[in-house]
Amino acid sequence: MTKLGALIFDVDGTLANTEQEGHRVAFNRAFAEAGYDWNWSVSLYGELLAVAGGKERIRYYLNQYRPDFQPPGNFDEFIANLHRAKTQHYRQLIATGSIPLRLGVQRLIKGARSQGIRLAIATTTAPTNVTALLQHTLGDESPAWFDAIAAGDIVPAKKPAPDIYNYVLRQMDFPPQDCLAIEDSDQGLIAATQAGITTLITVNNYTKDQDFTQAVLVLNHLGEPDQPFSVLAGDAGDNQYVDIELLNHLHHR
Ligand code: XBP
Ligand code: MG
Repeated sequence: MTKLGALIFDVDGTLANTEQEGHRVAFNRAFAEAGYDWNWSVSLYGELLAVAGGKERIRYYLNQYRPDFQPPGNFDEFIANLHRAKTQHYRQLIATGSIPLRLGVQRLIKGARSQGIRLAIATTTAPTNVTALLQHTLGDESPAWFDAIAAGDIVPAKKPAPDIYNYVLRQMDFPPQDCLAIEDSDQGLIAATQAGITTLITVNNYTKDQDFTQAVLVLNHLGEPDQPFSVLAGDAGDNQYVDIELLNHLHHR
């Protein structure tokens, strides 16, 4: 049995709760700025999250909710421009520092680094969003802690397709059985599992009712020594927070 060699993190919903007060707000700002009265409420956004990827999500929304909408010019270009504006708004929001890392994330990342466990990112969001979040939460130099940051359109098929995880494995030159993924959603779980990677889930409000039967462990968050996690499915033994020892144990199951 090999030792755990790498931890692969999802971003949105896993590193930080970026969807409701980050991405959703940024989409709405981009729509308003472009002169459209489209407003994605918290509950509508929960439904739209079924479609991974911002450009894909806008397209789905227009097809489903604004079937009569005629974009000025080319549809793909229209969506790409709107999404570019959304990304700028998102980065501005992140720069305010209003979206912190989730409980236990910083401790676990630092613990992995100190124990020589390699780190990577596998996300559907745009690469600049990942860098902005890492720099504003973990410091300017933190993106360099990750051997691979695989993000957005770098692969054609987004989660739940396994492509982004397969890309990370190729970049790191690591077999899936040496890695463990941390995700928050059913789409992320399917993607990582299909790539052959054992996956731990930390749920959030948007994902807590999804199907996580394939996960090795399902928690409300990673926990801290003074703020224990709750186990929603699986066996965490006597542990109260996720550390490298627990991850090694899960990885060997
Ligand atoms: C989450 C997503 C993303 C974000 C928006 O991905 O599906 O689309 O909601 O980001 P993950 P973009 O959990 O894999 O990080 O607008 O940049 O796509
Ligand atoms: Mg996610």
